[in-house]
Amino acid sequence: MQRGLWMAALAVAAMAAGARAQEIELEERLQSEASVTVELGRSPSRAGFAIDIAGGMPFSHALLSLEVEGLPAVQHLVGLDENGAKRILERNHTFEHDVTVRCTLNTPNGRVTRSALVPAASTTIQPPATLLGPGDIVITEVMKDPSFVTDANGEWFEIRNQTNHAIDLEGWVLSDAGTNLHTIHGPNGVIVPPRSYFVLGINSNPATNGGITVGYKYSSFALGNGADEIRISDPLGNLIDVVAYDDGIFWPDDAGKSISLDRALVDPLANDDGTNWCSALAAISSFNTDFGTPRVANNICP
Ligand SMILES: [Ca+2]
Ligand SMILES: [Ca+2]
Ligand SMILES: [Ca+2]
Ligand SMILES: [Ca+2]
Repeated sequence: MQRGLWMAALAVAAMAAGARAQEIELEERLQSEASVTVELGRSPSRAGFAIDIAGGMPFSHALLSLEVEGLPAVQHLVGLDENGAKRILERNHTFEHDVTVRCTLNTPNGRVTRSALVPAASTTIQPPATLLGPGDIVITEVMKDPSFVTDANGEWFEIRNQTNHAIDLEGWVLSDAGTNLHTIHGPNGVIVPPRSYFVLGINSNPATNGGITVGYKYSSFALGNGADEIRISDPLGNLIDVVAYDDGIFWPDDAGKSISLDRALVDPLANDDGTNWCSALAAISSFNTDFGTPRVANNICP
């Protein structure tokens, strides 16, 4: 072989070896980057976490398996983006146990499984600086039986934030003694400003609910015209307030008039007693002839 050709062959071989080394390095890098990590987040009243998947094939799928010892695994198929990655955000972390997150993903170098741990919410949530407790939110008015519009369009109830700080109702739960159950969720939380009234209703459209400004629209929750309950619990399950009204024995029971807690008795225990409530005394507006005071202080009861 001529010297020139020999050198050229060596050069090609070296290039091939270099390319192969680069390839291996890339594969190792991609494989070593295959990962699932968990990051915890906090707000005053709740915990959140993010699961970050990385290092998969672009636009492939990863199998995410959530595992608690002794329980069947819950599996989700997750689509990865153009970088072979995906971030899954959970802002309402309520896991009661540590959860192992196992993620199987296809990488350029084959199938890889990585795992990480989401600690139980109870160990994640720090007691907020301003502890919420019974009495911080008080139920003050209940429109259980509107006449101006149908019940399905016009039921609402009012609460008051008794504290000097805003309260985020995200993750709070509305329930009754029966099957009504609703977890409050808003895209940016559901903020009740300090020392103010706030209305939750079945319908937030003023055009069909009698012109009421509803701060939060719930579902799977109804206000019976007979006896019923409104229970409000925080995300940790602490009961913050409950009102259990009867069918007109101790409690006001006038169709088209909200039942209204005496303005001087805004208190989580005082509002348990139907005799501290009365039917609202005046029309909601010139438009809506039902009686009530949504979002403003109630009357003193006669
Ligand atoms: Ca009703
Ligand atoms: Ca109910
Ligand atoms: Ca109460
Ligand atoms: Ca009111």
